[in-house]
Amino acid sequence: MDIAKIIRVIKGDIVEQKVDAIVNAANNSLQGGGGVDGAIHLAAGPKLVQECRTLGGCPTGEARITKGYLLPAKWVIHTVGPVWKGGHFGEEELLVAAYSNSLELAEKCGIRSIAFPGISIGAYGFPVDRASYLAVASIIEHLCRGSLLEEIRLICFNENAYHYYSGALNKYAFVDTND
Ligand code: AR6
Repeated sequence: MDIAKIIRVIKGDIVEQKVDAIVNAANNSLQGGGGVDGAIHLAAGPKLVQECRTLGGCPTGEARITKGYLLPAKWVIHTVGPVWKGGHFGEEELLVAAYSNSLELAEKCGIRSIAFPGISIGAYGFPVDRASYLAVASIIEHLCRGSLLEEIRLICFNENAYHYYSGALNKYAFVDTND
């Protein structure tokens, strides 16, 4: 397995991604919000929030799945990253859980391609240098446990995010598990 071929860092808009599933950086209510959450709900149309209302929310670090409705992606995986409170409240573990629970749910649903935003690096204030490293590390850990995913995109909405996520991936580019 060549990790560098599966994970791609892309500058762009997550709602335009033609993948099986896009991941939403949601909040505990799953009722929509600003940032990437607002963009996904706007592009998917009002049926998305209707389905979300049936889910009863989502604890931080967990993930839930809905249809993608008007999006090019068939599915939306909603996860909730941690709010950054200085780093002593389990924020790192919760961010890793958000990525790994999203990936496990994707595997269970037969998803082969998935796109993530920079979970928690916007309104939730997680420092992007650390968040980008944890995102890449948790994805690689998941792949090493055995995966049917063929493509994992990390979608960066601006140059600064792209700089950090591509830098984090490059640090791992030498990794080749040879299986
Ligand atoms: N495509 C890709 N990335 C985007 C897009 C887009 N269309 N729009 C924004 N981003 P945020 P969080 C980037 O705040 O920190 C919401 O209100 C953005 O530039 O969306 O996890 C939820 O309801 C940033 O780099 O998510 C929650 O209340 C990254 O996505 C709360 O915000 C994440 O920023 C979640 O905060």
